[in-house]
Amino acid sequence: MGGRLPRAPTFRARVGDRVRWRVATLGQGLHVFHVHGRRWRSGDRIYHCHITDHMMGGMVGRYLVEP
Ligand SMILES: [Cu+2]
Repeated sequence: MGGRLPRAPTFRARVGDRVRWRVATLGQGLHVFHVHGRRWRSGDRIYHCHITDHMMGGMVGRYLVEP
């Protein structure tokens, strides 16, 4: 993350929770949302914008899945 702290919120869930995210862009900018992880086991993962400048600017957040 280039040494910068994530500026997006941290989301939390528990294994087995039903989770729905609604992701939207505000304004005219293009963003490419990406969340890491394919199986929702417990763990700490990130989500971010796939546009490098945005990601390096802090458009990164944590997604914590707890047991
Ligand atoms: Cu972006």
